[in-house]
Amino acid sequence: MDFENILIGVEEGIATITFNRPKALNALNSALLAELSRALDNVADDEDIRVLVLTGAGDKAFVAGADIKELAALTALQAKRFAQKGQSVINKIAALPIPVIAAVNGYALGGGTEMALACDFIYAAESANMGLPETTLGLIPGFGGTQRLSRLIGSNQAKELIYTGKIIPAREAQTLGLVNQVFSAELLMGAVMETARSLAAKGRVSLRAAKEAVNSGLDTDLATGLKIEQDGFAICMISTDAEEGTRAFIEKRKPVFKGRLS
Ligand code: DAK
Repeated sequence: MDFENILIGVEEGIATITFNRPKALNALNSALLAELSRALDNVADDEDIRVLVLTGAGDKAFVAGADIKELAALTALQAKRFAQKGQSVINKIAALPIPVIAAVNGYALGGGTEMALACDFIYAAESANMGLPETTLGLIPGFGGTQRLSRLIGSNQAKELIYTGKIIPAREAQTLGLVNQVFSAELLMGAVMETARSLAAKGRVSLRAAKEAVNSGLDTDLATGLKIEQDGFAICMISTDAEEGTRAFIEKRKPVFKGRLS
């Protein structure tokens, strides 16, 4: 499938989608969002893909936000449509049944930070900068930032970042709990791929159940969350992956997971 605004590659069960508008610092326009939406559908449908990595082309940006030039010309109705498209594509990332890692290689601003927040975790280059500067434009985050950032780092820290629109370096983002790990720019992709490979070698069924339990549990009370965990645990127990995992332990060998329930 041909894309103009993103690149997609698959290697050893790991798909990498690269935002590819480096001249505009990979800003999100409607065409990019539409292509990303189709690419995510393909990833979700392909059972051989076990991990997804998102990153930006060039060495300056992951995604420098929504395309301000395109946004500036929108009518209210078109803006609503743009927001729907953006939220729907970002929700698709969060709902993917496989782990998604954001490799934040440069500016991740506005929609860029929101895109990273929809991933399961974030590795960043030391030189990267993140933030939600929408209030600087007279807007508020429109792709889930007010909700996901406050759930991740707490409402008081999130409010400070959102109200001030402050752009912060990767190390500060790590201190806040927004970024998991920080690497030099040269080592970032190697570290991301090492983690991706270790996840790709794990049981697809268990990773899916773990993701579902954590994500759904965040939106509910503890008792309901624990019930979701019990159900996920039970599903894993009847999977061929769990059978293989336990047998491999007893036989003192590495498990070969097929990612199947039965
Ligand atoms: N959109 C369009 N073009 C962008 C861009 C963006 N977000 N960011 C950078 N570019 C373009 C620049 O215009 C420039 O293009 P040319 O002038 O060369 O044609 C090129 O990329 C290189 O940028 P700079 O020359 O500015 O590079 P610098 O290194 O000097 O500065 C920078 C890098 C990242 C600090 C700066 O580019 C910058 O401040 N960019 C804007 C960051 C930003 O504010 N992003 C938007 C965040 S707000 C909505 C839903 C969601 C949203 C809005 C509405 N609806 C409900 C409708 C989300 C909004 C956001 O994402």
